[in-house]
Amino acid sequence: MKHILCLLAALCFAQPTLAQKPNRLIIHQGAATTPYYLSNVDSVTFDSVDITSSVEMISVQGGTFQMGSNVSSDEQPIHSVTLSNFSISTYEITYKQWNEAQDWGLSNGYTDLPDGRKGYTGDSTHPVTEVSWYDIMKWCNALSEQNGRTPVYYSNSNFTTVYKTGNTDLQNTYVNWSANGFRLPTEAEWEYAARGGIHASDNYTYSGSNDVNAVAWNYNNSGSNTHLGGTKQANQLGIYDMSGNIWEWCWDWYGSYSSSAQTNPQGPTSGSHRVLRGGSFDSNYDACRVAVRVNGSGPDLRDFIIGFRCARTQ
Ligand SMILES: [Ca+2]
Ligand SMILES: [Ca+2]
Repeated sequence: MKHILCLLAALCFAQPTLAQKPNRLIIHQGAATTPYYLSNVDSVTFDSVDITSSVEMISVQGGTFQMGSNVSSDEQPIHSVTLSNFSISTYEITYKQWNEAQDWGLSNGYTDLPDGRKGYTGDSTHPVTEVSWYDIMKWCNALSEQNGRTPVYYSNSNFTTVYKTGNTDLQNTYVNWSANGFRLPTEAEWEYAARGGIHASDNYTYSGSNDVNAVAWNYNNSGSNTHLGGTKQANQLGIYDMSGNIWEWCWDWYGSYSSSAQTNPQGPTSGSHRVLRGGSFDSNYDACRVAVRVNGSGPDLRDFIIGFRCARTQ
């Protein structure tokens, strides 16, 4: 009876704020055994992790998947890609998260880091927008250093100078891909995660579903605004909003696909536009497909429909 009362108390009296979304129930029991019989449960609480502040990462088990589609010419040819394990953030990076590491960076040798924009209409719990690809490179390094991790991006291929200032077209060789710090996902990592990783053979049109409105804030359901992350259905890996809400920057220069099988591709060695993925609150259904690629953005673009999510090498 004591256990049941604890459960009821947790369910009835926990009133998390919007920013402290109760996205999980945590079951506490003395013996670390499963399944969780109610007689063994000590207490049940809501997870009150502030998803808009701490950057929550999900482990993505590597594997081989078919990248691309036959819908649009730049999504062809469909080709086989094999990826190692990596992590990716559960949600798009919020304005609040951006400013915590941005403020830290500005006090620790970083320059040219803007505040960004609070989604579209001024809510700091919404994904940050109006941050350029260059801004994000520096911000990822700042977040890494702030958390005692090794930065990923450097101003040269010797990895002697951490990238902290100005606009530099970083080369694939300027990236310490084995470092444990934060970075952007590659385009292939983005699509693999969006397709549900080892569940990619589900072949959903959108990330986690064939029903776009179940998983994606888009032009037809968003009320022309960004939304709090995690308020649509997650995909098979528990990742939210890879379709819709805001477009997401990827590492790669935009380029054509080749038909050959690839392992951990890093994209072209040069280009003029960095890849954007996933569609936004301002997009039609088609743009929210997991295979859609956009080449319309130079790396200096700051736009209110564009943000990002982080990745990490494992
Ligand atoms: Ca700030
Ligand atoms: Ca998105």
